[in-house]
Amino acid sequence: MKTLDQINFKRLIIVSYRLPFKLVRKKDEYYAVQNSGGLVSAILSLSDKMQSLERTMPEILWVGMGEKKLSDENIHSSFRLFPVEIPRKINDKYYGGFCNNTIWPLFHYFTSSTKYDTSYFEAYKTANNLFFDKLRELIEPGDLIWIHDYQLFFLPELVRQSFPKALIGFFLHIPFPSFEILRLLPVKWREMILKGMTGADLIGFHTNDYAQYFIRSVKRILGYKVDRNYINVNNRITKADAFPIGIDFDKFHDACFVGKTEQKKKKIMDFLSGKKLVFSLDRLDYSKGFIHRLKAYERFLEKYPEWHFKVVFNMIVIPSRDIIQEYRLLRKEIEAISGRINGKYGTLDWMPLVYQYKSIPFHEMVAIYNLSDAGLITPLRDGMNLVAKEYIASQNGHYGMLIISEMTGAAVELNEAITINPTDTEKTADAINQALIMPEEEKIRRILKMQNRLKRYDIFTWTNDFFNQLEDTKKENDSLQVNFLNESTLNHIREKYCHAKKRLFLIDYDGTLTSLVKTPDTAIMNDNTRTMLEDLIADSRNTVIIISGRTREFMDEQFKDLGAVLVAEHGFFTRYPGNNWVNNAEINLSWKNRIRPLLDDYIDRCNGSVIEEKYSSMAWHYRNADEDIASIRINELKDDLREILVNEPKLQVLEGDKVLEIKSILYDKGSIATHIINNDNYDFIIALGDDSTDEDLFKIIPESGFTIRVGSKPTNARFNIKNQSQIVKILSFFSDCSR
Ligand code: GDG
Repeated sequence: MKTLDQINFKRLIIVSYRLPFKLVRKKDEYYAVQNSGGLVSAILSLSDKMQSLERTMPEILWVGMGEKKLSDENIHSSFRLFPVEIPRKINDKYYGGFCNNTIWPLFHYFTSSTKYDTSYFEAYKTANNLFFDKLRELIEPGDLIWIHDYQLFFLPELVRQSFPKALIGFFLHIPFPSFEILRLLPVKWREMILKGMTGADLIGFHTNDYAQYFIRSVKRILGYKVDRNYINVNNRITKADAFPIGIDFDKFHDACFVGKTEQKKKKIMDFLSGKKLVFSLDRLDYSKGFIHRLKAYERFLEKYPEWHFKVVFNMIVIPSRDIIQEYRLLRKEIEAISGRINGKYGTLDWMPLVYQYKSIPFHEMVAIYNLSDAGLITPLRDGMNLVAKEYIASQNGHYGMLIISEMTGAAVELNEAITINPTDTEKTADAINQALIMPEEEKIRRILKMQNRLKRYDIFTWTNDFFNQLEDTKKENDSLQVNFLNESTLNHIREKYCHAKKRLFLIDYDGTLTSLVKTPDTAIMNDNTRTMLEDLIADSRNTVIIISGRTREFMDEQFKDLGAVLVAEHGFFTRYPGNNWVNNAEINLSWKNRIRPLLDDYIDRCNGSVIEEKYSSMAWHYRNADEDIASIRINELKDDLREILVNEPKLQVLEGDKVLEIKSILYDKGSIATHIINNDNYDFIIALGDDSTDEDLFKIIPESGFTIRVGSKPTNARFNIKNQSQIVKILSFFSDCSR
């Protein structure tokens, strides 16, 4: 993996809701104070580390909400701050409203706490635009723009619209919910969230589950095509993947024995005088599972009386969002249950619960981590949970055991911890006992395994991994760049056409002369296209060949009186005007009887799919089947066919748009076109097509000819056009000249 200084970008622009510093006024002086949070400490540690390694760190610009004054301050040597000012009234509805009363509860599966308020949504849009206004002033070519979290869902797309070539990464710090949860949002909201995110080149989540939920929603809600983790967003590739955020492992591990921590540890040990310590530390939030946790601890005290007088649970709650009513009520409830527990079990010489509602300094936090015999991390839902990782990293000299909720992203990596479901009071109570009685060797064995993992994928590897993959996605996108036909090339082609004496048109039908439709029977050419073709055919210098995978019957019906040469079944049959259909190859068709029962099975196993039996081939269409089921069945069918085809070397499987076709290798669109081209002296040849079967055709067109593929897929054709409707325009160019 490349290190940060080896990755190809000039400046790093980080965008997050909050700036990493805020101004605090003391008397008449302002002081800059660092905001807490994983991202801030990650970036600070990263720049410190790069400096200590004497590596050049790219310039960092940080855009976030904050007072205007912050931009004047020289707060940190590694980066400059660019505050976005959001009027108070808007911020209340944006941050307090849409962010914390709509997205946060919904994405943490608290559906009944979710508020659906149009004015919140409008404020969210306004605020994202304010962020963009600031960003727009800053962006320069070569910048890497890294946008963070659920407050800025619309921003990647806003940047993309104005800066199509920008390198944009997006990272979501909270869970991404399953489709069924996301669809609770009004259609427009959920579409805008997904579209906003897909403006980025790379979209990072803490776990693979979140990434998959996102991809599924993108498929179902936006209808975008997806190949593994790659999403096709209007001719651009966006990747969605898991990047479980790491911590600065050494910072925690090494802090266990520094002076300030030692002093705190001593105080705590004096207070404990031999009792075991259980801790938890989280922001005040209903997602963190305080009530279930307290009930489990209460049950533990009831079920395991042998621990009375021998254990203390230090529950630290960091003040957060307490302007929101729901948070105030939660605090009240926590305090009521805490009081009940101490009231029931406490005595003058033992309080089983020490509850704190305040922030604590770093060294005190590490002291608690280091000394705790059990960490009780039991959120009902948590994107990752850094406290769990910090606790593991702070096991140094003294070893405890982590109890972790399976509803956290962290549980995915911390397999050696004791996993619980936070709603299971009984099992959580048992887990506390299990952690406290776990033999030392077992704790050490489990902790070292987890430490190893956290050391390897720490916060530095996390950022590097993200930037590396971002760069790779960008390369992939560059390689996919196709050559779109422009006006001047089109004029050049027309010029050639006008001067040519013998011209050949090879035109595919579905997707080229008509747009693709759900039911192939209704794919009928419109009158406009028909008129264009008639004009072309009327010119005696032109030969127009319609070359399709369709059956003879279909072609006859569509093109009855047109006077074009017809090629059916991918080149197997040809019919010249006024003549009968002729075969272009001699093939044995007995294989169809062997394949038919297999395809019949797949019709049963994939609702909505159909078999199309042609004279020379068989096709399995799944355009109307459920996307998810079809994507599984198509792979199974390909596997089954591969086995059969071992004994049928003359057969091939063609993959078209939502169709799999089995045919002989003895003919294709290319071989029949070669035959036609070689039989005459054309001085102008053009081939138009839209899918993979047309690639055979594009390949054989001489260099002096022209080839055009509809859509943005990489192709053997010289040019792409964005959509089918442009075909009419191209044909009209030629028919004008004929007139
Ligand atoms: C969101 C997601 C995801 C907290 N109190 C004090 C303090 N902290 C530090 C901790 C830890 C961080 O704050 C809290 O991080 P969490 O991960 O536990 O939770 P959220 O704030 O909800 O963060 C979460 C995270 O983003 C990162 O992507 O893991 O799932 O919800 O680093 O150490 N630090 C000090 N004193 C405190 O009182 N010094």
